[in-house]
Amino acid sequence: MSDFDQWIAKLKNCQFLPEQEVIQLCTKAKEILISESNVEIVHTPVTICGDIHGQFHDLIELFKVGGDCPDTNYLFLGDLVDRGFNSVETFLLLLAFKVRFPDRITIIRGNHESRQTTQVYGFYDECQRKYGSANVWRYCTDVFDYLTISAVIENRVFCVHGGLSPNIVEIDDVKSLDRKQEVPHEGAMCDLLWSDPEDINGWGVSPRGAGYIFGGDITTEFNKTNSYDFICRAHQLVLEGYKTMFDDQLVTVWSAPNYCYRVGNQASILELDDNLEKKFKIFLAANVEQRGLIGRHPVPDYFL
Ligand SMILES: [Mn+2]
Repeated sequence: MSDFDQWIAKLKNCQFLPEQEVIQLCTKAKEILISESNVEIVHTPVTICGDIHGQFHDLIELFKVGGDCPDTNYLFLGDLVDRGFNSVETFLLLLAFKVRFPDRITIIRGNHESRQTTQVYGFYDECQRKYGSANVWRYCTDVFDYLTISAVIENRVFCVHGGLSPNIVEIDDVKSLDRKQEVPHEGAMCDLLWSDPEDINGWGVSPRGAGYIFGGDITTEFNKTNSYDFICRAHQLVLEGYKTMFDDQLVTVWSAPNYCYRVGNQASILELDDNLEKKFKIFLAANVEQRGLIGRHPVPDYFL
């Protein structure tokens, strides 16, 4: 068994890797990610996954429903970390898959894949708790800077974590960004990771304090300009697991069931076949007893 296969086996068991192995994994991951485009080319068939937020045991449910990596090609839309109890194992497992099967899995950066956000919503604290220092958090957040910020499937589906930006008209406007940095507070890169669709006309101020809200007219124009069928994004909780908007020109995929272990929502993944036909697969949270949460983990402040 190669190092990578051993790491995958360990991580699948929800055991986190020693710091030395995290360094090796992150170094290898950066070598692979640095050569990816800001608009990664992805082919069908592919299964698209929305926010995971450190809900490791629910990620294992996701693989039961969607198939194992590398048997299934995966595209993750970001927000892998924060809020859940197992951001470390979740991120490292997906990163280990990326290193072992680089052509079988694409990971797009979400707004939580940032130094600033992870210091507030749990990933930083989890690294401190599990490793006794911030070193692993530092290695992982360095990898975040290399993650791609969008993907296009068969030239017809634009995939991004958040949404559109008034600074992006043509897809070349994404390609020309310098993505290898901490997520900025404003500008095109920030908007791609933070924006949300809304039933308005034009652009609006986002209640999140970053990115914009954008309407069906903006979405139609973007898809028409770039000859896309639809936009696929995550970033917003959907109780049913997915939501289509603007006459199917945009879809939101949400993959964290029972979000924060208490919302009670469904989750979904979206399978696109070779004809780009959509098939949503719904799944629910892993059994709590099985997960062994009860009595084992202190509830972090941000849950309260
Ligand atoms: Mn998000």
